Amino acid sequence: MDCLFCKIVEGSIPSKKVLETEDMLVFHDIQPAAPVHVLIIPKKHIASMNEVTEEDLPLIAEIHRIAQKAAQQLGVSDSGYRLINNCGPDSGQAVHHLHYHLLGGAKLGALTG
Ligand code: DGP
Repeated sequence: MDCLFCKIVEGSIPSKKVLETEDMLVFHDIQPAAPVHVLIIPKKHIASMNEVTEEDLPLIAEIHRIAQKAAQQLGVSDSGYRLINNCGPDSGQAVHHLHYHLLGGAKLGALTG
């Protein structure tokens, strides 16, 4: 499958890993939008939030736990952070493998829409 993030999971494209579990990977975003900007992805290929099924729900819950751990490890637990998922063209989703941006390390701007 021609998926950038599946290749990062396989290791055929390198990434700066922060955390890895059996089902999840956290790595630094190549174009950081904040001093701390990592991506949290399930290793399973799910194209977007629209494709999440009932059977994927444990993975979705785990994303929140791994976000907590990544925030701790990156030192932004107490200062605060934001978790964002882009889904579909209007959101600007560029990579079609479910991912959550964890941003922090500075006062973040207001959400815009
Ligand atoms: P989104 O717009 O939500 O689909 O965000 C995709 C993010 O993926 C974007 O912030 C840049 C990041 N990205 C794109 N290509 C690579 C890559 O090869 N390596 C890493 N680490 N991040 C990438």
